[in-house]
Amino acid sequence: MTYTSILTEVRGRVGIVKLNRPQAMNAFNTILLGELFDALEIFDADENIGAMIVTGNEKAFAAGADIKEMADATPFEMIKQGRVEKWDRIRGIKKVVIAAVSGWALGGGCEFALSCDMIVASESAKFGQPEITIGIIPGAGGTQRLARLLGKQLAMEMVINNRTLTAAEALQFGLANRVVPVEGYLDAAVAFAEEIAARAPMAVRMAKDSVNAAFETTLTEGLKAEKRNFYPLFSTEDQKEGMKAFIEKRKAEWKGQ
Ligand code: DAK
Repeated sequence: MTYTSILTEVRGRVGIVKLNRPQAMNAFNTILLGELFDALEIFDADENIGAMIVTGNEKAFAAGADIKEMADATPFEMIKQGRVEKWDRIRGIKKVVIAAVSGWALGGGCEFALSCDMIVASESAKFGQPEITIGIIPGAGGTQRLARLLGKQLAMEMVINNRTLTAAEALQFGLANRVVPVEGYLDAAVAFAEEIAARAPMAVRMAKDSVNAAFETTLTEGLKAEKRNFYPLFSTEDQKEGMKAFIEKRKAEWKGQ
């Protein structure tokens, strides 16, 4: 597959997508957005890949949707082009996606990072929703995901008053999983992803689906969703292997079956 606005790389069982429009702070234009999701879906379907990383460069993860492309858009065009559906493709990815964020994660860039399963932030990462400064509001889930993650007050401040979070604040408030030095931030994310990619694949998939269910429904329905994911795991070879390995005091060898 040939891309113009992203680079892809495989390290071990980790698939890496690097956003590559540095001249525009990796702003998501239509091409970049399409390529990003195409690449993630290809990795998702690849049995040799156990987890994925999306990253940018040291200065910018992504500065949001491409304002220059969007400036003259009409609601009709946006609906016709299915822009909402395009952003939503991240929700169809079954494997774990980690955002490795350095520098700016603004607007749609912040929203995309929030849509990933976990965030590794470099010490220079900055998260914000500046849409209000250009006369709009977040349109790729920012109001909802920030409110669920950070609570109402801080979400309001970010969305209404353009409050930016530093990496340290993102860690403190539970938005980032870990903060690492800028030098080697991608290597740190890869090491994290490798840990996940080395686990029993179906259990990881069910775990992701179950945690996500918590954001969609009531506790009772969420517990049912968890059970629906829990019991089928007992039909996998990996469950038998995992428990046998524990009893035999050895490392499990996953088959992904
Ligand atoms: N779009 C287009 N170009 C951008 C850009 C963006 N979001 N961000 C930066 N650039 C471009 C700049 O215009 C500049 O280009 P040239 O002038 O050199 O041609 C180049 O990148 C370098 O930027 P700066 O010169 O500004 O660099 P600085 O280091 O001074 O500042 C910055 C970096 C990231 C703080 C600054 O560039 C900035 O504030 N950027 C805009 C951030 C922003 O407002 N983001 C929100 C965009 S709105 C939707 C779902 C979601 C969305 C839309 C629709 N649907 C479901 C339909 C999302 C909307 C958004 O994200």
